[in-house]
Amino acid sequence: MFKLKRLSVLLTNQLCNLQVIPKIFTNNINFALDFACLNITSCPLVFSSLLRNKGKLGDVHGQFSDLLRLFEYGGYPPEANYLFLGDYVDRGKQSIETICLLLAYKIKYKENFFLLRGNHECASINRIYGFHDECKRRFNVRLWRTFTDCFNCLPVAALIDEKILCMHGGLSPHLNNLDQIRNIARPVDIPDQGLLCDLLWADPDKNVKDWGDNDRGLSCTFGADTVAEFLQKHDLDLICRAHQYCFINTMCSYQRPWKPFSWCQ
Ligand SMILES: [Mn+2]
Repeated sequence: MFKLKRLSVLLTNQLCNLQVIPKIFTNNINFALDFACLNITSCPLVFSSLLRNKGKLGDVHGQFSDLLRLFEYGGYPPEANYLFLGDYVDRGKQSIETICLLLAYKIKYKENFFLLRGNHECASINRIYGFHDECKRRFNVRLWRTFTDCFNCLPVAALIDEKILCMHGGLSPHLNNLDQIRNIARPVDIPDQGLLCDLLWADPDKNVKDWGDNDRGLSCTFGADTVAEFLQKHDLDLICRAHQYCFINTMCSYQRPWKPFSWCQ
């Protein structure tokens, strides 16, 4: 309890001094991550209207200065509410700063700040694409293992206002009922096939009808008809996902016969 209070005070005092956050986290790493895991495990699907119109962001990939720029632009928590759609680590140079700040905000503002898991929040991927090496170079491999335990607790989907389903990758042919997502037991590693794999890895493909193969060599692709059918069946308005680069913040818009919807990346 003492440690919890101390960490909370430290975070409260230091959130204005963002460069100190990774130091606080790494000095209290086991405790901080235990607490973060508790916070993030408790909500498999997030029901929140706080996020309906803004603040859904994806693929920061260790670009800490870009993350700060995003907060400059949209408002630092708790001034604005955010849902991050995964891929916090790898590729960029400052994965540790990025994930520590996001977890710190999750601890501090747990009702207004949400983190979903991306396919890079997985040991077999971030061991290769940069996060493991950054932890090893700047701290130690034990830190990377501790983060792995934390990532295994992250929720994989969010439902906003019961109308917008958000995930990092996409739909799955195994997904018939949203309870299947709620019932995914955590902590869990990401398997190389099945529902959890698809939620984090699948991609839309406008040339595909129904389901198709994925060039990534894993998971599948899904067509516009699959999205329309899924939305109608579950009475949803929108699938919101990340997992790819685009110039503007949304792409691919389709029309349901009775109601317009867009499909954002
Ligand atoms: Mn991704």
